[in-house]
Amino acid sequence: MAAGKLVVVSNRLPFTLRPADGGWRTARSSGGLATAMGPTVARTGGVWVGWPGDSSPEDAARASELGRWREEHGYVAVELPGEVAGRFYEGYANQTLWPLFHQFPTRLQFESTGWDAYVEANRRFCRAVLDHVTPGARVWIHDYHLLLLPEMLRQAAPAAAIGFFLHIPFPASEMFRILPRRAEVLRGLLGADLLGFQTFPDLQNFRSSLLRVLGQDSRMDRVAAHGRVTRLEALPIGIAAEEFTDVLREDADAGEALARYRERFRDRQILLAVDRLDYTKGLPHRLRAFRRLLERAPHLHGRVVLVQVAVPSRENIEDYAQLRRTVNGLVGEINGEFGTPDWTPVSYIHRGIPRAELVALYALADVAWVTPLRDGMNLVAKEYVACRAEAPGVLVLSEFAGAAAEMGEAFVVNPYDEERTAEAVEAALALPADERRARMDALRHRVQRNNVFAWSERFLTTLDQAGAERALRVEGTAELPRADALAAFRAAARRMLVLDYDGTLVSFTATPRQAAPPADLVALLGRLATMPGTAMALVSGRRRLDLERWFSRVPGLALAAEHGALLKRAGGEWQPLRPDADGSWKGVVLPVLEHYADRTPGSFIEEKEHGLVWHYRLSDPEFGDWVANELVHNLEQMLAETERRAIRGHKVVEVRPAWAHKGAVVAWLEAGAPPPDFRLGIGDDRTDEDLFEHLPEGAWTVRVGQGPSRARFRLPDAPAVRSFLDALASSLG
Ligand code: ADQ
Repeated sequence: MAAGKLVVVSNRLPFTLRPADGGWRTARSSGGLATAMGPTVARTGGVWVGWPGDSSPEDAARASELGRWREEHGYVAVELPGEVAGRFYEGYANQTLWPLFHQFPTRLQFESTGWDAYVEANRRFCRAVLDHVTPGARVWIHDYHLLLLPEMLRQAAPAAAIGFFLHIPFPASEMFRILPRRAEVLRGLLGADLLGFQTFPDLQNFRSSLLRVLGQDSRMDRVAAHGRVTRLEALPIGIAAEEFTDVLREDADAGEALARYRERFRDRQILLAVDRLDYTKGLPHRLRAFRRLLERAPHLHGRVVLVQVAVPSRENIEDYAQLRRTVNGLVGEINGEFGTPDWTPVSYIHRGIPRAELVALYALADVAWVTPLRDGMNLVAKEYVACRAEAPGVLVLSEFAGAAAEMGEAFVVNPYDEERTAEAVEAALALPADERRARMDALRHRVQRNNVFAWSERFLTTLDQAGAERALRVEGTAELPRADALAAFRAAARRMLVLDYDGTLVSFTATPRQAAPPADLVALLGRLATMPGTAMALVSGRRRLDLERWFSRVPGLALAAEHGALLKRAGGEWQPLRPDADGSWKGVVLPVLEHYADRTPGSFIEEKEHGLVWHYRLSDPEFGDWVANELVHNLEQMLAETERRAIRGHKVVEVRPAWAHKGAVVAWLEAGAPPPDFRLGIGDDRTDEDLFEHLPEGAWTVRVGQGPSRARFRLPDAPAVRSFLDALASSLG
């Protein structure tokens, strides 16, 4: 791992500040993240930025305690005023994002003041982090509280390596779209160089939301947007297994607890459930399934106990208070209905328990009953497995926990199906020892191998790569040096300008017809094209009719339609590049495109003199991309031996002759005149690469937006191109 300074950012720090006896006390929150990040933060002289868990006004004792955190551990406290902290944490984070991302839309509450507090809290985190972003630093942001932070940081520190990991699931796009500030949230994330998700389906859901909400294409492993690339990765979090096994082996309290529980549950099998008391964890479903188990398996009466440990969580939120009442009610009902003077079926512990007690229960339980309704990963499943080297138990695991993707040897159940869950638990209790061992050994080896250290190392290695790629991209195709380009333009005696239109001079619109040029653009082109010693052409994939209607009156401007298949000098007539071109192929290709257009609502076919184009900008984006892949595949086979090519552009598939390309325009424009000493070519997509290729070395080739390119320089978008052209037009006057 490279040794750049690490700045970890999460809502909470590994320490919490607690008022005590008129002063302050520090409580340690253990957990895999602190274990995984702690040593790396220390080794790299890094820091951990987070909220200390308290919003009291500053006093000397408080400041001194926080100062000590910083000095001794590198933990930097972000101050959030009580007002902001409540509406940010209990409000937007936990009553909007949490239910929505876990796919509980009916629990979602959205208040604009909550959103404002969320933005404000992210800003405060941003300011705190910026104090620590030195050259070469790597920032690693954690979880749903800080979704806007990557972009905020990117704006303030463009060169920083920024990574983000989402610990909770990313919802299906149909669900995500419900979020009133969905676009802001996605743009916030895209400021990162690397976005990590717990599972592959989470990553796919994110990509699908990008497409549906922002219209943003992506690849499986990356997305290129707004002049930047963000790497995407599915990286399931692990645990520090030794944190549990060492306690089990060496801690006297654990030994004592183990003996105590062994005695207490003598002759009984133990089913163990450990959760935060959260509606995503499925406690009522589990309790009802347990009741079903007792109903269907009377032989288990008196012989099995469900130990349910539930840590109180977010108790100020009404949904959680309600859940607490429901769980209390169910526990009471089951114990009342089935219990006897010497058997209590559900042993319910409503508090956090010390690690020593927890590992004793893990070591003793015959079955771990881990059935969240939805969970990013679920570490309890992995902790249980880590503690089962001696006496293998059985893991019953929800298919809706991220952990299910890597824990196939568990009994995987649908927690909503209470009947079958009860069946699975009954089967788990009766599983023969050799099968228990075979399953548990496989699980345990995986948990040990894919541990939290491997996880953080892989994240940081990928982040380093992503940062290095960004640096390379900037070197490979540099931002256009406007001042140098202007100077070269001014110094030249003869100039040649070749410009693409859609995506270069104007941004994309829903239909090709809506992209008419605004009057000031037409005027700008006229000013440029009539400068002394200047030859200028507009080169487009469009039909000549469009170019004729929009640009024929621009003085001095040559036009090339259909990628150069049709040409017109300023004030002249249209002429074909190949007068003998044969158009009969269209009769064969058109029915194929029609077949696909029929299947794809919102798509349509445009017929040109030398080409056919299938447009799907208005179609369902995912379906459209999928059909386009299939179409190109079919066309490539069909056209293999011909001089036609099927080419994908921005939401189009185009079939045209291989000789009709934008590079051909360069020779045509230069023919019959002395060679220019300033050449400029600007374009935004694959068809413009032909232009860049045919311009001689030393020409000013400019690619608009991201993506691999032959061009020497880049500009971010159409407004930047127009601003640059405006500067050129004004430079001689
Ligand atoms: P959580 O929702 O908090 O985490 P989980 O992964 O189960 O869920 O972790 C809970 C942790 O708390 C475990 O380490 C467990 O040992 C501990 N714990 C639970 N009950 C306890 C009790 N009564 N006493 C003491 N300790 C207890 C979020 C996501 C998860 C994701 C993690 C990590 O919601 O899906 O797995 O982050 O990425």
